Amino acid sequence: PADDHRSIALIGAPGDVAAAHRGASMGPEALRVAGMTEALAEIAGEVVDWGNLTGPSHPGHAPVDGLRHLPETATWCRGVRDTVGEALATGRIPVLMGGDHALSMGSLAAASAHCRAAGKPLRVLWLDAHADFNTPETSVSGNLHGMPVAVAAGLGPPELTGLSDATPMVPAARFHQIGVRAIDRLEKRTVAAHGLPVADMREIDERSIRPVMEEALAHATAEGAHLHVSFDVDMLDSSVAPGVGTRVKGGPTYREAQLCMEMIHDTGLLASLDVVELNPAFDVHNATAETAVEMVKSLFGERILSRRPQ
Ligand code: 6HN
Ligand code: MN
Ligand code: MN
Ligand code: MN
Repeated sequence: PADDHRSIALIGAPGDVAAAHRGASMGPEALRVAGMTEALAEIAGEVVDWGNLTGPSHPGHAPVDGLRHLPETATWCRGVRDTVGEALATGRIPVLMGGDHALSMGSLAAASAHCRAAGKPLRVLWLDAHADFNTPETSVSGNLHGMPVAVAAGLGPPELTGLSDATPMVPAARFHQIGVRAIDRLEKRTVAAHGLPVADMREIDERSIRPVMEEALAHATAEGAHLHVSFDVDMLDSSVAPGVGTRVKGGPTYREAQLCMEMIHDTGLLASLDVVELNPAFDVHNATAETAVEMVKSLFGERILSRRPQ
């Protein structure tokens, strides 16, 4: 497919102001040390590392009106939106290296604007242990990295929903979540009320990864959509990926996650990617960063045998 020849823009976003624990700010460099640039160059062709964005450091404040570090988060997300937007406008596949998951509000705002301008449908695959569908009313922590999907769906403070000209920037029904196993009590009600499509771990256990992924990808394939993948590294079982701020047991194994990535690649629709929530302060010898790079290699077409799918 033609996408094999589209060049990739690597964008570092060392922001951790929206997370519970500091340290996701070290994510971009840990991914580079784990060989992200070289791996993508080998598999996908042209890769340009655009370096790191800059933004506010973690102020360590308490939540205000149920939200911690709202102005700082908004500043980071505007930077991400503009740079991811530039990559898309110049025909590249942006690979955002976070940083915490709030930064995805920036990449979703950019993907949404890009798709509206191009008249292309947008589909989002959200790979995560969490639904990230909290609002200031439902959140226990006040941490904005638990809210990006809700904000994209139009729920949340105007400082963030307003990152995009369109509200919602991405309707809840255009998401598909995989690997979810930790949703806060009140957050569950919002998920149900808005019909957020979630394939939780029980569904993966009962049906196995392949049919669940086929279903998650079916709409995007039918529409020839722009597929945005938001890969929260904590989607992986915590035994495979200890280097994250919010570890959750009972996640996909290494091979289950890798099969997800291989199936996404096979659609030929991957058009923008976030790799977020890696926290090197919790990692063991950069192993989680290395695993994340291996998952990204599969997303871009690395396979065990160099054989095309039938
Ligand atoms: N992430 N649901 C919890 C909260 O604080 O809202 C955890 C969120 C984790 C967010 O991992 O991107
Ligand atoms: Mn391809
Ligand atoms: Mn997340
Ligand atoms: Mn998560």
